[in-house]
Amino acid sequence: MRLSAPDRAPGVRRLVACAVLALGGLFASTAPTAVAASTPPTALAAPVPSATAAPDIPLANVKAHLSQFGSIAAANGGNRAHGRPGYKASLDYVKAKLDAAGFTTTVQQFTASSATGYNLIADWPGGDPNAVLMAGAHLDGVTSGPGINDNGSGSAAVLESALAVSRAQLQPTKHLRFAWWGAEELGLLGSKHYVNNLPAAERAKVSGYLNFDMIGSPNPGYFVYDDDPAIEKTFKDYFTGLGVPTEIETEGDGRSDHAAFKNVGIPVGGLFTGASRTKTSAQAQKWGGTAGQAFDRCYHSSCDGTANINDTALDRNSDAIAHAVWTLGTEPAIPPGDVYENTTDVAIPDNAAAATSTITVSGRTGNAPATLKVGVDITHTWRGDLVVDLIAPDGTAYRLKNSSANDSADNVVATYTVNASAETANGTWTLRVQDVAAQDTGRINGWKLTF
Ligand code: DTR
Ligand code: CA
Ligand code: ZN
Ligand code: ZN
Repeated sequence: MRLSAPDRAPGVRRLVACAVLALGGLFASTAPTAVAASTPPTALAAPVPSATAAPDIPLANVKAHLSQFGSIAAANGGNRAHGRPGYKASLDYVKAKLDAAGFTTTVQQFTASSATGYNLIADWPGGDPNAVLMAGAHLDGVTSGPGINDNGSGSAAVLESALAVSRAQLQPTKHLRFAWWGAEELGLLGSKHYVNNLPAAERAKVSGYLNFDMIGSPNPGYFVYDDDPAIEKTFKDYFTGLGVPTEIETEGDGRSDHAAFKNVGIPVGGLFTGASRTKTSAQAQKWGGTAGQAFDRCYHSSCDGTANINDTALDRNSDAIAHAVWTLGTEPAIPPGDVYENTTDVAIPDNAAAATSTITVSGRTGNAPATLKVGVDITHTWRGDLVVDLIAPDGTAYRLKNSSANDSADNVVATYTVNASAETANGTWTLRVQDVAAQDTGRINGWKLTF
């Protein structure tokens, strides 16, 4: 605030300013305060751990799990459906393998269609608890058959990828969590139960969910979910490396267990080899197989048994799962040094409502860092008039600068360090600048976030 020069009397200003300051203090945010630092933004020098290459997933191991699922179905009325003994027997088989491999397993019960359902969750100890990478598959089948492609294939491949993590004693940067869902065939009920019962703070830690439902179809296509770009790219890059063309899965929305995760804003992706839709001639040209025939003629049928699998497709997709787990699981939870900037000028009204400027962050995984750099460039005479806050995507305010009766210097060009580790990285961040004292005006020239 500036009185006209002849009227300026430090005491008066200080008194009035103090009053303004006091008022300002009454309304000041009580949110966590930033640690002000005037150092220029510097790219974080933290070394980026190189992504270790995933091991080959032995097809024979995956098929051995399928053989077990087939035997379980045969011993339990011919199916592995929700509410039937074959489902729980399938879960017990998978759980035993994971317990023996050092995973921390949890069986989550729920009720669906008056029957008890079960999800199996397996956590690999270690990794950043604030950046959880999940991979999952539904373990149940339909009542009409053993459900080997749908979805023993996804369940077996995810299991073998988890066992490969154990064999490698992988120490990923992210925390790895694997899941086998119940009652998917009744309407994605197991995964919905899991997500609906996951506290918001825990959901925010899930950096991505990878879904695998039908990945060994006998007349296979190679479809990649067109959801999170980073996940989609990870899968596409793998198949490009194999020289196998892919198509985006356009009908996947809402069709499998990734839906519950996507609905709460968690990045998702996955792979699919097709169900009852018919392979076109063009697709047969690029992938082989039979045009005019369904990708899986035994979809939801009694013939969906251990012979209803294309080994090449199952092998490629199993290896793609391992590639994604290793790649996404060992990359930095937040790649250091990424800068997001808004350089649009915004006028700051004198002694009035706050001026705001936004930056939308996307494509990142997990939470923002504990050392989020906020670079601010404001032109304003008598900067003591200004209160500056960073507002996180969920609305949490972080005070960067308080108003000050004694700070008659001009302009705010500074970098603040904010502990934003409780905030999800993706979303719209806002710089809020309020002039709380009459006279003196200015503008936001621009600002930036450095992760
Ligand atoms: N609903 C799945 C099969 C299925 C159909 N379309 C897609 C797309 C993406 C994943 C799975 C599916 C089931 O019957 O389990
Ligand atoms: Ca393999
Ligand atoms: Zn199905
Ligand atoms: Zn399925």
